[in-house]
Amino acid sequence: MDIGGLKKMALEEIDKAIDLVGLDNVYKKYLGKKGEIASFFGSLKNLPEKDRKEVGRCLNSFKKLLEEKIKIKEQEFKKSLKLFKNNKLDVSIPGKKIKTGHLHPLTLVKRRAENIFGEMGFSIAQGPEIEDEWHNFDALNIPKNHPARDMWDTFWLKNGKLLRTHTSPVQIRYMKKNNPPIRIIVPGRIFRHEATDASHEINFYQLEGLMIDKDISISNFKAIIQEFFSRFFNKVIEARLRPSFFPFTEPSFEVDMSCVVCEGTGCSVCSSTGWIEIMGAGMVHPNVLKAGGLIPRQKAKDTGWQGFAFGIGLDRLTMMKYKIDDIRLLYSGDIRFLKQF
Ligand code: FA5
Repeated sequence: MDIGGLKKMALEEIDKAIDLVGLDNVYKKYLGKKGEIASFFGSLKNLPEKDRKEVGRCLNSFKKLLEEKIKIKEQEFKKSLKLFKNNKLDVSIPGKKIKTGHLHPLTLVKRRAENIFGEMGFSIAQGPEIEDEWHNFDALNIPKNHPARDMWDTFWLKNGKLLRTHTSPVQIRYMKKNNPPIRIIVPGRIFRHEATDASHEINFYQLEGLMIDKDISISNFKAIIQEFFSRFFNKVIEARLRPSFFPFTEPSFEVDMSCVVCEGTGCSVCSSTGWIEIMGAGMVHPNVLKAGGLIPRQKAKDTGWQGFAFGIGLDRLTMMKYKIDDIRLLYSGDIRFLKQF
């Protein structure tokens, strides 16, 4: 073997040595009295006179390099041995846990809701957060100057557009592009220019639902939403339907669920009522179906369409799921809060 090959081999063996004994073996093999380098020196006399000097110099620098490398590695071993002997290195202590990121509770709830509705045959639709007045209001049977517009305090943009105040405009966008039967959910972010408190934010999430077919009734809605709640909470949850008003549904109702945070005894989240308003819902208004390009059903067995729609507050659902008593915590970015999920 030539000096280059020997050098490569020796350096690799130093690298691989795992303790002082291993290192000593490498030393003996290459630098010992009868080692590889000594035998190379011994064979110098067989070389032509003119080459001896050069080869001798190479051997010397190789020897020096090995001595240095072995010394450095030896010091490293001795240092850790000393730490070990002084008990500073306790090999029985478990290693440090590597911190990993995780999903935000709102994302966990959104994904779970998507899965449950997915299992019930609903597909996911999306729409823009910057919306135009027609989709957000007019098409939903809320004409200009109608007092119902005051139900949604709106962030208007300079260009006349607005930040959508609910996910309902996606109903219209979807109906215009897709033929019934329709069975969709629309999870998304929405914005309202209102005062915040323990259960109100200015930026929050809704999950819209829309089901359109020939023979859809309120009973179908009740069955689906009850099934959703029991799968989501893994227990029977009391829900009540209160007659209400939304311009885009007729009849309309609010759905309340018993407050999981206080088990119905009263707390800041449910304003001490024991109930929390979780969604608005109703049978889609004929004017909304028309705005979506569909012919509404007028009498039994005609060819028109009908169906229900609902809008769940995903933040409130998250609060119920994890017993969070203030919606603002979800947007606080407080690591102490987020670490719990
Ligand atoms: C609506 O936004 C309707 N678009 C819902 C709907 C869809 C009705 C389809 C009928 C048919 P509402 O403003 O009530 O309705 O809001 C729906 C849900 O969003 C509420 O039940 C509540 O859970 C949640 N929510 C409303 N305002 C806030 C707020 N400021 N902060 C957090 N969640 C809110």
